[in-house]
Amino acid sequence: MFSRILIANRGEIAVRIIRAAREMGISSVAVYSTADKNSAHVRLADQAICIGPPPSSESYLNIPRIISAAEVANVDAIHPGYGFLSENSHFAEVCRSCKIEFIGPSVESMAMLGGKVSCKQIAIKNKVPTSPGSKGKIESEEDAIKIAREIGYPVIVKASAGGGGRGMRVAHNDIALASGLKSAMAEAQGAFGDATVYVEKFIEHARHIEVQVIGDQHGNVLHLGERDCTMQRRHQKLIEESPSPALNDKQREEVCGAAVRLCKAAGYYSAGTVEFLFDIASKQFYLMEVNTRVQVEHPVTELVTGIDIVKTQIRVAAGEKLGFSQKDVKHSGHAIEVRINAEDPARGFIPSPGRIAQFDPPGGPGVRMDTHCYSGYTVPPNYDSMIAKLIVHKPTRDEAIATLRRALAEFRVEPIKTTIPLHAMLMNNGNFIRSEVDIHFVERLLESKKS
Ligand code: MV4
Repeated sequence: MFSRILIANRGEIAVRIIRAAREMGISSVAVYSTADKNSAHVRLADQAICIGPPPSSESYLNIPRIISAAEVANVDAIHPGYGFLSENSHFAEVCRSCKIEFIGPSVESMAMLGGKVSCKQIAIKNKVPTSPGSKGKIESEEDAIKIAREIGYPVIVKASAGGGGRGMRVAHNDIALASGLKSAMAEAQGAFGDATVYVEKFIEHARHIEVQVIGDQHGNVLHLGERDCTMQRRHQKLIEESPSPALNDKQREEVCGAAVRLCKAAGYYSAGTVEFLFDIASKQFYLMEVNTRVQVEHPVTELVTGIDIVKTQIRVAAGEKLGFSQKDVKHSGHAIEVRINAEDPARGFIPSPGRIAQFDPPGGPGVRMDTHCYSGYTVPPNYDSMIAKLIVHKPTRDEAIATLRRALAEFRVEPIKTTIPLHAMLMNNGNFIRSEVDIHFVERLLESKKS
């Protein structure tokens, strides 16, 4: 096992990883920008190294600075968390060449599944359901229009390197497709330095279902069930839960089996997530993408399975076998997570950084809080606005919702604005309670409240 690991991240996920390391008897090294010197991750780690000024490009995204810190601290491995360098296969390659273990999948798996075009090709070969469309990248406008006419409109143009909805355009006819293709390619080139796009049938009413996968370096790949992340706004997930209230056991087995097939085909190890659209009308699944990292919402799966995903990532990175099989993975109860952001929902979700004078987190039965915040902490304006994750676990979904209502009412964060009131409202929304929602539900709801 590793003696010392470096956490190349900040905020709640850095705290989460430091806690796992401590319980495993592994020494932790935090890195931080000058904006984060008072963050809990700096205090909780065994050692902390300042790596630069606030901009991510000069700190958490800066490979030479992170590798230098790892060399100075003499760590065995680096955990990248989520975001920042977590899905950068070049960073994983640099770690390998420096003889530092990257706590994540192999460089090869990241490359195979990270690009959406190659990921979809592997999926098709392995009978993982995908939305009908181009076989690979689009070569020309004529190519795109020919495919769109074959599959029928509406279609969606997607960037191979895309994420967060960038480089994506929906088209209902040839004219819109021609211009959507141009703008998607330009956006993808600007954002990712890669103009590769593909076209597929657009699914109009869908839920977001994703499967947690975990594998070791000995060829074992298992799933830990699904999460339902349908409650989102502008590609930012708001609420995640497991199990999905929309699936029956047969559908669950189908989607989880497909996720495992895809990851096995890519020689995958570590934690990963295979995202699907679930077409509400046809009840069909369609692959969206694979996230080759631990995700923000991993705690809901930890609570229903009792498996510590971060510790498992560290163990398999050190070469250990999983030590359990698919039939050993038991699911119990219902877990729901809400992401608390320092944003003002009443003002179009503008960021609301600043000093938190009072931070009183909820507790009690069935409540887990993952946060780096405390009374007196100042939320810096430089990074994403998530300040806490509130996760509940109860025997049933109704009980989990009741506990979330209670916990949200206890939660006091002052004086900055947060999304706590939005979540309190959603916990009383009939459509959410009955789970009669699709991926556009929150946006429609907020739009209807404006008038
Ligand atoms: C789609 C889709 C409908 N049909 N693909 C959005 C992010 C990117 N990863 C894929 N996305 C979508 N792909 C087909 N064939 C609708 C979306 C989509 C979406 C998906 C999940 C959660 C929220 C979303 C919001 C808008 C569009």
